[in-house]
Amino acid sequence: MKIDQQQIADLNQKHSDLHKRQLENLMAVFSGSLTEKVINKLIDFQVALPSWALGAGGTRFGRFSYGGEPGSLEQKIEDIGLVHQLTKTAGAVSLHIPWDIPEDIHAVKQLANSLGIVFDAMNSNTFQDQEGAGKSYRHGSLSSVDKAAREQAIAHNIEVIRIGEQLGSKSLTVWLADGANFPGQYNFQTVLQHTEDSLKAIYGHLPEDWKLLIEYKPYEPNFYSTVIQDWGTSFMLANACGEKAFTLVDLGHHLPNTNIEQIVATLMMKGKLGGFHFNDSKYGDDDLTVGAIKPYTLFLIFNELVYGMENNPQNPPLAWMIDASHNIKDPLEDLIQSLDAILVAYAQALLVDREALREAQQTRDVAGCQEILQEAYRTDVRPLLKEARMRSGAAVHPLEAYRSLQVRKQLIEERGMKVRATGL
Ligand code: LRH
Ligand code: MN
Ligand code: MN
Repeated sequence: MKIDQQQIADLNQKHSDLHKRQLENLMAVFSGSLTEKVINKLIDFQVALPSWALGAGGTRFGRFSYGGEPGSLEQKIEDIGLVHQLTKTAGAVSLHIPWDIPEDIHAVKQLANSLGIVFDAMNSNTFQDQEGAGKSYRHGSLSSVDKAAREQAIAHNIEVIRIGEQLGSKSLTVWLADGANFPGQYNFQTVLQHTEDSLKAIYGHLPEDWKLLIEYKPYEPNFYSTVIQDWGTSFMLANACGEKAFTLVDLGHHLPNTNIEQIVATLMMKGKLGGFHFNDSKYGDDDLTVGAIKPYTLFLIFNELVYGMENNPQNPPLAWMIDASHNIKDPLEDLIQSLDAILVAYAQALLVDREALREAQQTRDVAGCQEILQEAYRTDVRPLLKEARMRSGAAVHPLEAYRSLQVRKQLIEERGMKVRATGL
């Protein structure tokens, strides 16, 4: 399925007059140089889509397909190509091995290239047993007390790096499910030491220009203890590995009410924030559409990210990815909504009057500080997003375009109702 660029241009034309008026209104409030800066930042901002989020996710209770799911890695990349064409914000894919091992690396690379998609972080998987594997991960992988299981998990990660190198990726994300379901099941210190040693072994195989991103999560699939449970543990392990290792923050991987924006600030100050998984949650690792539940929190997080990107040269550019799951929505619609919410929060954070905020903080004007943040948060930045889309050739209103071009209907006609994509 292909979208004709002319169709997007025709749809955009319909929005043109109203858009111009709305943009003028916004430009009457903010300076031209500021709005121009924001528009350019929005055009440049690219978020990777994970290869496992293009099919229906489901829960352990059931799964509801919506038809037209991609049945191969190539089709997943084609789906990302569609989202990218409509938004011009999804110019990267993050692969999960072994869910999406490329059979013909050269062909997959060429396809991605033709759609303007690069290969962002590679994800290893030692949370499921693989067919034919000698060792089971039932009792852990990189942390296991079984040396052979650890070695198998290390070898898998090295293999993922090798595949990633051929694709042009520059980072490996390790999320470890290793943990315990019951008190006493393992010795905390032993498993942490094994994990550190295993990560160091993987780090030893990391190419010079690569990063190791260590993701943390407090619980699930284990419900008493997780070895890499929080940012502190990840940070400590990243420091133990070396300067190419960083912490990865997944928004859903925190206990309720955790101050994620403060974690972001701390890690960026130390130059150790390497990657970011976007989603939203009400209760736990719900993997809901970005911005669907706590948009103000998302803005506050972006406020720290923008501050860090402007003030912390010691922190490298981040690997951005959407890590959401789609139970009842069309995944492509859900991803388009998430991308929109990310750009809204980013644009609002870029509008924060930093000089005034610093001044208000110095003079201990508490109410003033709050006003400055909320002034930016309450700004309707959508005309800036629309302008960025107009300029980059995306659809001004991507979801509306996706629907009026009947993308899902065409995918169902091409692929049928029954295909099941690999993933969670
Ligand atoms: C863990 C996680 C991790 C990925 C993905 C499949 O919950 O967020 O980032 O491995 O799910
Ligand atoms: Mn994640
Ligand atoms: Mn998760």
